Amino acid sequence: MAQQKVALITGITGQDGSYLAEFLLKKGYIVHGIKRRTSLFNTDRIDHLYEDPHVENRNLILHYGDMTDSMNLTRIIQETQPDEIYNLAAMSHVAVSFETPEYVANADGTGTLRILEAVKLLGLTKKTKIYQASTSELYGKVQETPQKETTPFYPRSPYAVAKMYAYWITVNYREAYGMFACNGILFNHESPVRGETFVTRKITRAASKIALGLQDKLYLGNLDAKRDWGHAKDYVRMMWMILQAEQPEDWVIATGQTTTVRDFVKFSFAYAGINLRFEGVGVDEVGIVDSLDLEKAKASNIDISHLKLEQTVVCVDPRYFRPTEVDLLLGDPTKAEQKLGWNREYNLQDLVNDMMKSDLKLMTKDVYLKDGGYKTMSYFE
Ligand code: NDP
Ligand code: GDR
Repeated sequence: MAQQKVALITGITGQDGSYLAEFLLKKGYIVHGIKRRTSLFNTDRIDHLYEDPHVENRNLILHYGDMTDSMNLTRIIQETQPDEIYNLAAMSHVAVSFETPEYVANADGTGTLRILEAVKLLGLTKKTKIYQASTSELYGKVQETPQKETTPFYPRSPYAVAKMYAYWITVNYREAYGMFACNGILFNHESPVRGETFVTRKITRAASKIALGLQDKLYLGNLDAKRDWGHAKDYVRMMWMILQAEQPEDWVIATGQTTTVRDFVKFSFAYAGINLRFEGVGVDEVGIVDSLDLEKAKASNIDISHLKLEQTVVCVDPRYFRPTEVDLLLGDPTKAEQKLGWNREYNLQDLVNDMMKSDLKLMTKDVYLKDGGYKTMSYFE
């Protein structure tokens, strides 16, 4: 019987880490994951994959670690001897990176160097393949569209600058030491387990709460920003394909379509059947989306008895504006499609549907708790 392949995932507790772990386990891999020590549990996204640490021959094994700790990373790589490392760990929120720029440089930039250097020091350059989670944020200020592997970079945030270092140090170790190290330049990808403060999830959660009478308004920043949004499930499959390619290369992964934040709001609110009005700084449109689709909500087994039918307001609040913004992202995935045979299962409407369906279900639980007389309780009451 062929030996099981071993993968190490940094950032396994994040959106992509959780989907990738599930994907690799299904492929028969032994998956090691690095999680941070936190004061509250942070493994919600992978709890369904959990295996009792007291039984032998587990396929999912978690290790405490941190991208800022070289010795810890080196020890874990030495102990696990991975065939493939997926370096997904990062402080991944662009707006927050303006608040914590030095930490982001350390975790997202130098953290990548720590992984590469550990593989080199341990003599694993011929054995271990490395996937680096690069980003469309590298393109930043628009130089050309659609953006492809050859488009020049112009990063616009401490996050993007740190990721630019990570990109080039990956290329450099590949060229200097012959390592199979690749960048996946991934455009935005979302899912029902997307972090709650990224714009898509903030919108689908709010639309669901508003539909169920748990929230009145949604405050957002720049409604005109355009993003090329795909589904995380399609994108983690591509991470694996990149490491199975014949040669180590860098790849753009995108849908080839771009949408404004404003339209993402409209699609999500339409799914929940809510009338919508935009208000606030710089808003010239007082448009109303009147696409009440109660049938869809019903089809998702959603209790719509709380649905509010009057207009709901989405307010622009400048506190969510960024010091420097990335106005337009639109990727060209032709290379990945032609050379690796990658294609997508989800389009934007599928993505919105998947996220809305999941958040409506999640929020319905809060309605039952509220109706049952439960309220958020202070531990100190
Ligand atoms: P998430 O923010 O959901 O997950 C990030 C993961 O990194 C979490 O597991 C987090 O742990 C972990 N992490 C953060 N800081 C550290 C640290 N110092 N040491 C160890 N672990 C750490 O991101 P995504 O899953 O969305 O993205 C995965 C990667 O892909 C990231 O590198 C991101 O920058 C990049 N990327 C994402 C895109 C997207 O649209 N999603 C697009 C392009 C690139 P914890 O759970 O404890 O917070
Ligand atoms: P992004 O994702 O910065 O593209 O980075 P995010 O969802 O945070 O923002 C997308 C766009 O929406 C605008 N926006 C808001 N954003 C947030 N978070 N909250 C708001 O209230 C809001 N209102 C408007 C933003 O200004 C921006 O233009 C994501 C991350 O996953 C990165 O890690 C990854 O590298 C890139 O995608 C590709």
